[in-house]
Amino acid sequence: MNYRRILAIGDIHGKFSKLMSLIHKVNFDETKDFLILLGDYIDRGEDNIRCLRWAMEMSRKNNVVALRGNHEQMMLNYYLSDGAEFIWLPNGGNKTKKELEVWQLRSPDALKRAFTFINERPYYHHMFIDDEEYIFVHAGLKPNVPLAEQNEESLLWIREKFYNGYNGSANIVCGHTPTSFIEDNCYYPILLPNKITLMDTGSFLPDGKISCIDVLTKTVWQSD
Ligand SMILES: [Mn+2]
Repeated sequence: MNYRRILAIGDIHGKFSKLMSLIHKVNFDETKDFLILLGDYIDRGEDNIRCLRWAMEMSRKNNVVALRGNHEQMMLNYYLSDGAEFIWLPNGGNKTKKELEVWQLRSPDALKRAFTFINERPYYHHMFIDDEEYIFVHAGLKPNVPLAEQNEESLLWIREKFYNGYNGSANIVCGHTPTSFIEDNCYYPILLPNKITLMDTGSFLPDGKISCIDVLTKTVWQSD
């Protein structure tokens, strides 16, 4: 199929009103566009569960892929380990956990639905558009390792080693590191010279935004 646009949305982190302002501008059409959500729906914002549930709803539409982020993985690990893997809590999980408990009170299958959703999230989405190869992934890839041999640690957590060391032929579109951590005061996607597009524009930061790119035209939309 020829898609009108191939869209990718970076880290959301519980910022629902920013998310809605972005979605309004993008005007996604599941009959014409393809959309990849790059993960990190929860933690650090004030509407974490609303953002998670929005991603759950979107993932059921045609032509939408919602990837796994390290924050979803941390949440899953916390519950699977009965709280032993508590690194999630100081990383924004405290707030999300409280919201999750409220949702669970109202809807007894809430936790189960959230776990199932996270468990089913793919680590990456690989596609060819004409002759161009694209890999969408939350964090990145370990350089010089085939896609099929990448491990969870790299796919969800890698940063500098990937940005500095990647030299593959595929275009990589990823989130994970706010662009303002790479370039002072930058809240716009960064296109690195080695075919990497960084889409985490610091949603949870005071001046941060949620961003969407059409990889075919490099058009960018941002939240208010
Ligand atoms: Mn993130």
